[in-house]
Amino acid sequence: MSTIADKTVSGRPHPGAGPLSPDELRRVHAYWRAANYLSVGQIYLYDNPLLREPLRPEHVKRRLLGHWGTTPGLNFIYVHFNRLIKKHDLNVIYITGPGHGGPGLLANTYLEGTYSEFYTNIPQNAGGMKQLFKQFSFPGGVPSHVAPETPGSIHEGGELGYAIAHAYGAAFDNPDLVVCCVVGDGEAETGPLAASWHSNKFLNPVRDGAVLPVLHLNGYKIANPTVLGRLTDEELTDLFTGYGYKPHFVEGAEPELMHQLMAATLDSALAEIKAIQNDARTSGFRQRPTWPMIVLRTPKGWTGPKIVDGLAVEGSYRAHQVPVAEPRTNPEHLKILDEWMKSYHAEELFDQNGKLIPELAELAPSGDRRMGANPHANGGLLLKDLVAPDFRDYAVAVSKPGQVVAEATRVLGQFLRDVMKLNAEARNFRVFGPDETASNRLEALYEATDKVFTGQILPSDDHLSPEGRVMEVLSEHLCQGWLEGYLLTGRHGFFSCYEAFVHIIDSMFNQHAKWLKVTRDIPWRRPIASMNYLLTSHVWRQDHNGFSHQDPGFIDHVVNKKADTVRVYLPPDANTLLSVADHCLSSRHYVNVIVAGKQPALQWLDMDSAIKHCTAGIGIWEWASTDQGSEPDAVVACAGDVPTLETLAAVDLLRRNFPDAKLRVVNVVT
Ligand SMILES: Cc1ncc(C[n+]2csc(CCOP(=O)(O)OP(=O)(O)O)c2C)c(N)n1
Ligand SMILES: [Mg+2]
Repeated sequence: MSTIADKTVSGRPHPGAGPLSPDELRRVHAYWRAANYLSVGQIYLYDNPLLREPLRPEHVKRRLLGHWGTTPGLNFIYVHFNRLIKKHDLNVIYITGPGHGGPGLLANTYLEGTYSEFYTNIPQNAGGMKQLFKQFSFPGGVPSHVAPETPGSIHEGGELGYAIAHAYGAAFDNPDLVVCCVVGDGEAETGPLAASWHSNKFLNPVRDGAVLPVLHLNGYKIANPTVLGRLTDEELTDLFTGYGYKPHFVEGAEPELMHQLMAATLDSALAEIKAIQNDARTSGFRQRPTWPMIVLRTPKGWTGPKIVDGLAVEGSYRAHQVPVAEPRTNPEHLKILDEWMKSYHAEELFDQNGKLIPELAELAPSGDRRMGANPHANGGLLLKDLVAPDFRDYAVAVSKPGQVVAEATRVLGQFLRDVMKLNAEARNFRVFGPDETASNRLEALYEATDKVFTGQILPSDDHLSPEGRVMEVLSEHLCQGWLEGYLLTGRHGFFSCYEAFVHIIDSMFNQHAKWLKVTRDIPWRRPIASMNYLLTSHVWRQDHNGFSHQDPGFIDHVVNKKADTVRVYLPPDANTLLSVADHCLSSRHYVNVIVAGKQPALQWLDMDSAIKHCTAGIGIWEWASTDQGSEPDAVVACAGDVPTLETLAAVDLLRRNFPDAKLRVVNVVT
């Protein structure tokens, strides 16, 4: 196995031989030092931000929190993407898989100026820097992870595993966008991340943007080596080639060599992306291309303390969080922190007022090209209303309750088909599902579009094409992650899933709902389209499946959240389902869960009654009641299609056996 040390000494270009001129190299390196300095400052300093006074224990925060280990790598990638964006006027967003490296993203958005624009209390001067440091992971301050508060982010950094799915979700239907997607090598061990490399089988270079994954191979997680970190380059090459990527290795620890290597590699990777796109956009889609990806093998905690208390820190799992734990009480630790911070030479990077010097500031892109300011990362800014047909046109004719039979989701499929048609040109609506769109009886959609697939397609395949807008992959994680990325960048979508198996993404739902809750109170974040779930094949009707396919518990999980973020709808029949679906598709910033069966079932309400009932959310069904407005003997309440049927059957029995009983039937939709 090759090590980082081998790579730096053997066969690497001389620092003078790369694409960066000596002056560019000096400045890129200085910018990286500035980002690293600001990152360490956030983790440690309460005061004395520019170290203009000798560092004393009281300058250090009492409680030290944050993750250093991943941060220098994130900063390295950021500064090199800045260079690429400027050189080619690119439209790039940055997804931070190891989102625990919050200090790095805060540092970079501060250096490029976006942070101070969003948060005017943190200006680019010594006072602002002091605030930036103090607020980090501090009561009343900002989270330690990349979070909704972080400019330029669409990716909550807490729960690992969704970086690539989010990145592809953002890239779909965004032909000019390049998504830089950093993946932690520990994160890459998660199931969702492992599956999501295959997202490239669903990306069409004619109409979609590009994702450039950067596997951040720093070798370690919290307490262990990573699985991928202990693979040889040959094994990694085989693995990623098999996934359909061309890996480019950037490996080493010597900064000057690494800057040249990273710059050269990003230039090549971008050229490959452009070649793929140009070819597909001039000649049409022919076959799934091999997309570039980068394997960045660097020491964990790069440029940090090498040894603390006699133990190696840089290049080990010990660099993961706070590498020097007791600077307030241990003079040796204070000395290590002081030397570490001074190694970045802040006095060469920031002027008298504490502002980044102009020759470095100009390395960042400007305006919306800054990754912290890219509007795609604040999707509500770009969101256009979905065009919907009049859902009443799809009504099932119901002259009397309980006479007509219809399949509610099949009726909904016709409505969704026309939503798809009406928004085909805008390219801002997709339907997602784990191989179940037809099984869930939404197959009318295939009259308007296909299922997308950019792998090999055989004549015997059903409605499969590189142009499709239905996204089917047997991974609820991917469906959810793609849709989140799609919504967060300002588009619309609909996710249908078997009720029992939607539990697979319980935790992803949680994270997304938390994102919605927090962003609602961030003034510069604009509302996005709601996350709409249709749960069907529900617990009640599992004729050919059985117990394995039964679990209505997703609703329990969802209603743990407050009604300002989540809504649950239980339409009892097809017309109510149409009304609910129309409402959900035009709603903003909610998670909407619709539960509706796909089996042939009796219909209860004509369209006018359905609209009235759904608008109220709850209602007395007088036609089924016998109390005629008087005090009832019993109230029989129901919600959901099958419980409604069962309830009405019970009421029928009661009416026959107790003709004088005063019964009131109440139905709840939401
Ligand atoms: C799904 C999930 N499981 C566990 C954790 C706890 N955790 C936080 S960081 C981390 C290690 C991450 O390692 P890696 O992805 O290699 O990141 P890096 O080395 O860049 O810090 C773990 C296990 C988590 N955040 N998310
Ligand atoms: Mg790691």
